[in-house]
Amino acid sequence: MEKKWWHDKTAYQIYPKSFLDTNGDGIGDLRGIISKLDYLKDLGIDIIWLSPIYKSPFVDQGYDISDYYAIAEEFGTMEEFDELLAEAKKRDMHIIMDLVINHCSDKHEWFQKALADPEGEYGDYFYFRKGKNGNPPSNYRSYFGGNCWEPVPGTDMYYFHMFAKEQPDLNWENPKLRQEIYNMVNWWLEKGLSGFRIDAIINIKKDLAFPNLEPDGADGMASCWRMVENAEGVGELLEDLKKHTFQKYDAFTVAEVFNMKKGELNQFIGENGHFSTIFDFSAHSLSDGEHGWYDAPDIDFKKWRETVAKSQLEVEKYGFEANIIENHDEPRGVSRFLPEYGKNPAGSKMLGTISVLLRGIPFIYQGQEIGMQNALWNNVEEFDDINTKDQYQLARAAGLSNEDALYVCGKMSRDNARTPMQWSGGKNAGFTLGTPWLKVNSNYPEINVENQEKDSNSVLNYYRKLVALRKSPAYREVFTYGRFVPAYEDTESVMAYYRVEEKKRIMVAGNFGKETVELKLDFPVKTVLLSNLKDWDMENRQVPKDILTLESCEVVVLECGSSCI
Ligand code: TEU
Ligand code: CA
Repeated sequence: MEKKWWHDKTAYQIYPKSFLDTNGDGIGDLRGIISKLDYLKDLGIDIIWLSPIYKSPFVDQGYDISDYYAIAEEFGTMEEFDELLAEAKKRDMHIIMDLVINHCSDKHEWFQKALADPEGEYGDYFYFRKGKNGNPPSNYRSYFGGNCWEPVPGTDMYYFHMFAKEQPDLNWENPKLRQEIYNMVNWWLEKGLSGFRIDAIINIKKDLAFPNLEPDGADGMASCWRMVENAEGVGELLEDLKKHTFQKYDAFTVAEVFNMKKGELNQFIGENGHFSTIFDFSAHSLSDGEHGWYDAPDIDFKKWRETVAKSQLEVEKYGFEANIIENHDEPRGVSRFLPEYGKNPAGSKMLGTISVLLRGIPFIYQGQEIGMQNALWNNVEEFDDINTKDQYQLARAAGLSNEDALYVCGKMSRDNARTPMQWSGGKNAGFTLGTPWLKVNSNYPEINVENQEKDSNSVLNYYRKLVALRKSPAYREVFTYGRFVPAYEDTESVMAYYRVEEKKRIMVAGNFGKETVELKLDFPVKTVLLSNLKDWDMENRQVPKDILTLESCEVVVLECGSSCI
């Protein structure tokens, strides 16, 4: 396998609106990010992904872009962005931006012109279609509720949007539109950006016949992703995009891909794939409800363990995936993947260890490194997220009481990840001196960076050790390129695996159960590299022999002797 510059990197996702506010308007900003570059460097971060910072009406928090060449005023100026790039570079860190090109904002100049003349040049930048007998062209339900077809007032036309109606889908069949996008991508890469996280990219290919589909809900509609699954030929569009942009700059690209077809992994992330990597959402999909959040199942430990292992084994045949426990669209990993007795510092460290040492590119989401958890939501007005509001209505329509609907939204809401970063025990967790745009999680007096800086046993200091271990000269190779081999799969509560390469065998094992377990060791242990509970006395060679005892929520990283490869 040809080595790439990004293979051994550790990434961090910043959600700028909630990271750090420096001017008191309650909204995080670029100045805030610049001021925390040293904090991120200290954590061991190489690549920073910024969720969208482009000009936007923020209907979907910046994923609705009205000007691809401008920085949102809320976040700062282009000069400040250039300063961020330069400061990151000084520290040998890479900045990647979110690339939202399946759709733009209805306030984008292109769409405004298209609306004024749907049959004209800009009309062809989008999908405008005539209705059928007074009905929308087809029965697709958008991701955020309602029909994907929005009527154009005063006409018999509709335009197509898979997300909110303020996010019209761009017509990738139009070469002119594609060229506009390529120019824009290259403009940012020329500035010194190292690459992109690419939003909802599989959605760019539509079934142009837009046929009605078998309804999958009481509303008589079908989820629009079913159309995406039926559409053929996204690969050609993605190759064209890569060839005209990323490839020329050796850019790092991490794509958000749902609904990939079977057998396509190699085309997406193989040696000559469309992208450097894609996110592994397989574990997250375990809590997809059939109809929505209201019928979303809880994560079952054994299914989770099996899913992670299966995905790791499949991916290593072709390339690398990006591993996450959470992002800005997901509830907090600690609240989601850990049992009640594990939603604490020990559990946070255990989950972090299992995730960060997998084969692939680790992406740490802001606040994960201090063990941030879901917030408590008291009423639906506390939510800001467009998706959560829709899911709340969906739950009520399905017969759930206000209390029950709040409970399911509280568990799954994207706002759980979007509450302000908890920097200190001071006012608003040190996020802002003004009024935060979204409420601060009430647990900030206990969970915050300031406290954890002072405590050598904190989750933060553990994450620093964890990332440092992954990147250390002695172990970088095995954690980057070593094979993934699942272990102890027949136990009730242990998630364990080896990372193996020619000269090294590392074992990572965490006990997700409530009771202490004993594992018979299959290989003699040379060193304990990391542990979240015990202070192994290496001087006296107090390494586990024959049997490894793991307490509840204990995780260890062991190196086996050279004789056990
Ligand atoms: O998400 C794409 C996507 O498919 C979402 O519907 C996702 O499944 C959902 O958020 C899970 O609750 C991307 C962005 O990550 C998201 O923030 C945007 O809202 C969306 O695209 C539209 O740009
Ligand atoms: Ca601000």
